[in-house]
Amino acid sequence: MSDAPHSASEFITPPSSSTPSSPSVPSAPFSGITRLDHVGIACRDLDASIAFYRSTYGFEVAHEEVNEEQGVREAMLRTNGTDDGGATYLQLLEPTREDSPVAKFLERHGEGVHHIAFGTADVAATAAGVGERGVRVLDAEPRAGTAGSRIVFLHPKDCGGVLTELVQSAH
Ligand code: CMX
Ligand code: CO
Repeated sequence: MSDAPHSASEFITPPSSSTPSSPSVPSAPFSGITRLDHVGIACRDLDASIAFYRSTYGFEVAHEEVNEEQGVREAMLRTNGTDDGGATYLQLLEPTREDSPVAKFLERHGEGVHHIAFGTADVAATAAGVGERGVRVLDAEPRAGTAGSRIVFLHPKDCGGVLTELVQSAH
């Protein structure tokens, strides 16, 4: 989907001369990441999990779908009230097949936090930039995510044990 490779120079914002203090602290490189989009939680029974979050915290389901490629039935529960497209969600994930990543995770670790997902306006560019920093990008091209979003996963072994997703919303 990205038709041109991205170079590291697109990501690195040179130290800003408008930041007068702390000259010894370099500016962070620009990754294109704008927010924590969601926390993915592996569960065995999606409806029971939805009921827990609704009754305990009052979270409502913003979206529900089956993603056959990822092997999940999933629900997105909105945890805050912004209407600017920058909301943060819990993504509840129930496996639809035995060989899916979530089924494998449940078998090894049981229910619990499966991944985190950072939002970006350009998932291909952000993934390329992160990849240039030595993190294994698991998807050569962005795949179909929730509600028409485009997603890429980063290897947990290169991210301090945290399976990390990059997501670009459809809107
Ligand atoms: N978080 C942290 N570590 C994880 C992990 C996770 N979710 N899943 C696997 N690992 C670790 C394992 O503990 C294991 O570590 P050790 O070797 O130290 O025991 C290692 O990674 C290999 O684990 P594995 O069970 O053999 O799993 P695989 O290598 O076959 O697959 C991974 C791991 C991350 C490559 C695979 O799960 C993947 O491609 N995930 C991305 C897709 C995905 O998760 N889709 C579901 C969510 C969809 C969505 O968010 O929309
Ligand atoms: Co996710």
